[in-house]
Amino acid sequence: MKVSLNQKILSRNEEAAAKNRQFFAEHKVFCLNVISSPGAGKTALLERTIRDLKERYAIGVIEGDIETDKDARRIQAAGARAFQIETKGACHLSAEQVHNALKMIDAQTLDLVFIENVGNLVCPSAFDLGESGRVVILSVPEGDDKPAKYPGTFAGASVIVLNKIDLLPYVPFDLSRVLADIHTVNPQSPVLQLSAATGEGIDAWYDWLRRHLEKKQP
Ligand SMILES: Nc1nc2c(ncn2[C@@H]2O[C@H](COP(=O)(O)OP(=O)(O)O)[C@@H](O)[C@H]2O)c(=O)[nH]1
Ligand SMILES: [Mg+2]
Repeated sequence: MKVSLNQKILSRNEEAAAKNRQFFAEHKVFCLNVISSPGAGKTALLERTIRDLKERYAIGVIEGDIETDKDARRIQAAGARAFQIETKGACHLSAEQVHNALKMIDAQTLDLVFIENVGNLVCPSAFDLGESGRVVILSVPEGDDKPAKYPGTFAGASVIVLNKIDLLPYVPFDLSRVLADIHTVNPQSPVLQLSAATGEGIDAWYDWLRRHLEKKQP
């Protein structure tokens, strides 16, 4: 039987993802894969989360971008360990890259690891990184049609963050349509409306994190 190159890449990724999953279980680390378009506020949400929760939890971040270590520097400035992966063109992180990065941040000593995936609403959702759960972020200025256009990504989310709600008065955005479209593809996961910039609604995110950190699963 002919095995396509895509299938081979995916099955190699599955092997590395299984190793990561075992690592997280063994060391009792809760790991979240954070997925969104570029600019939805992944790093902003992580910066605020680290500033507010770093006294309570040991947090580390694996950063994925095509180029630069700008986001890893932002995370370090917020007070957490960070390691930057520059994919040099790839539109998603692979489980193998994450496996190597876990060593670089001494992840076995952490409670919570965030993986900020490459900004993209398509490719990252096809690659299991061995994470405990997925956070998908949609921000208000991206438009209210995104959950309907990218259903697979929203379907795979353990929690959906609707960020930049401080901009709701200024841009056209049909909130009820977004909530209905998300509900169609993913009726079980909560949708948290917040602003990483102002902090409005952030407590529901921290409650979600605390509950899942306690049981270490989504
Ligand atoms: N108004 C507003 N701007 C935000 C919010 N969150 C992030 N931003 C801004 O959106 C831009 C992209 O944020 P960033 O965290 O870099 O997004 P990322 O590419 O998903 O990591 C930055 O200029 C942030 O300051 C928010 O809740 N409200
Ligand atoms: Mg970022």
